[in-house]
Amino acid sequence: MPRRLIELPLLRSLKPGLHIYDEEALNAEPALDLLDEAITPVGAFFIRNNGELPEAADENAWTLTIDGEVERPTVWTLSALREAFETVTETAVLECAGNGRSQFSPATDGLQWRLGAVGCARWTGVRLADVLNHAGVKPSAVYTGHHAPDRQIGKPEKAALSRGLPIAKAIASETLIAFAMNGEPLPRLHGGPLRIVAPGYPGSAWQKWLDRISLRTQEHDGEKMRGTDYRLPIAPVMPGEPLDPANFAVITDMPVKSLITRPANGFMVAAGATIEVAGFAWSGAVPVAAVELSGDGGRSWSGVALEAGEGPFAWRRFTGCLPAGEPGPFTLMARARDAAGTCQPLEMSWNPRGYCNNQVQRVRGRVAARAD
Ligand SMILES: Nc1nc2c(c(=O)[nH]1)N[C@H]1C(S)=C(S)[C@@H](COP(=O)(O)O)O[C@H]1N2
Ligand SMILES: [Mo]
Repeated sequence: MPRRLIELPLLRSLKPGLHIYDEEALNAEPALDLLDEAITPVGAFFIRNNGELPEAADENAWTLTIDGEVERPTVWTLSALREAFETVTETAVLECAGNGRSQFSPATDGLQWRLGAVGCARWTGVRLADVLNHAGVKPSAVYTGHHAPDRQIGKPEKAALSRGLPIAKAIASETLIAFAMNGEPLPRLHGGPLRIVAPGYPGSAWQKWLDRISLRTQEHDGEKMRGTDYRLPIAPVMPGEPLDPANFAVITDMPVKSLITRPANGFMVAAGATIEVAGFAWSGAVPVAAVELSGDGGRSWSGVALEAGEGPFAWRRFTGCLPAGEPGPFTLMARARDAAGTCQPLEMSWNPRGYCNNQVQRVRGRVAARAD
């Protein structure tokens, strides 16, 4: 039997506090209080795999092939790649397009993520643009196709996931081939030795265990890149309606969103006290402009302090407070707005695969009666 990349007891010790959904593919997300840091530690970072983890491999033997619509197809070793190109670090949010899927009603197929399939890390690597320019991108190239050795569970002949990027995003300066995360060699669980970092794009675009990039003359059509996979309807679809793949477009830039990391669900405060609220806000292409809080079901909103992010694709810390008021149940809400004026919705619009849920989060607690 080939050696599996990681066994469950080791995962539990590497990532304590993560809720594990799927032991075969290893899919896991943290409780939200573990996300209360500007840079998410590797130990708290969610993991998402569409198939079997690849076998453990020798980094020195790892190669990355660049082929397809290029003038000079190339095969890189890790060390050659690192020597040939400038090393850059980008702080960026990585969020699964299915994060928050469990909130859709009616329920959709797919992993029933709560709200923790997101994190913000420092990614270090080389610019994908530099590697592609070195190979010479032909004018016929419109899309990249990314490949990795992981296979579907029980179907060793089928890739688990092979996605790509529109050429404009592939050559954008923020897009990397990363080999480090938070200053450490990229952990195998997060795609080491090499993965794509596509800031602002859904996690599915961040190919792990990258071993080949093939430039295409059309939108890439690898595994999980067809039909309704990682696509949103262009015109709204009602639950139960037949689906026309022509009505679906690939998810690119993620919508504006926020996450309350403090207090947690089930919080208790005294009547008349002040509730201190903290969390993060982020978005895909359009910068975050403001975050507001509500303690009255969204009737009134008050602004909060918003810190600068570590870079344009990092999440931004917000802190604010709300008066607790009278004893009883209390629901906190935060909503972020981007520079184009787009706000998180109070209720997300339903889509058949349950993607891109950026609905305003509710954190529920209780205001206790005063002791006197
Ligand atoms: N090779 C490969 N890359 C992959 C996947 C996969 O299944 N196989 N899953 C993608 C999805 S859907 C997400 S959300 C991110 C998750 O990255 P993480 O496990 O490092 O958090 O990896 C992406 N890259
Ligand atoms: Mo994902």
